[in-house]
Amino acid sequence: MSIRMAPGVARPLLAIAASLIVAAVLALPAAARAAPSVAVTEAWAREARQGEVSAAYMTLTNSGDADDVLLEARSDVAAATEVHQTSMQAGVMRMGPAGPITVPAGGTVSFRPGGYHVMLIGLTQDLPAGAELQLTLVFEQSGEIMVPLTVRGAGG
Ligand SMILES: [Cu+2]
Repeated sequence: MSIRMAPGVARPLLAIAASLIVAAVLALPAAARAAPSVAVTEAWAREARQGEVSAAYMTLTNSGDADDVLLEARSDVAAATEVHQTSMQAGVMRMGPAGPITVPAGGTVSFRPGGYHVMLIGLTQDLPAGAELQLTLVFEQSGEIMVPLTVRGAGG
């Protein structure tokens, strides 16, 4: 009797053990929470003099599997640093604060002349062509990302 029962008992135990292993494997992706992964490339700022305004441009790429949101930009070369958007309104180019900008999972947001830019208002120093400076971008999920910028002259 006991010899015949053993396989009957063993089989459910094996099945339970196997399902526990499957459950553990399935739980792994859930344990590694979806997260954004934001990289900043092609970052540059426009040449300008102390007291003037400049603008910084860059490309934000999110290779992660969750959206992230750019909340603000900071720099120590200007009295105020604001994320702006340029748009055409009734045939006139206008710009103003852009508000939070979503960088979608797997997506790219370009900051370029005529669109999004980081406005450096009231420069506290000259920004000559070739100079290097640093900007901090603050994201909802990724936190602060330090961005090295190169200053470009009017000729590009
Ligand atoms: Cu602006």
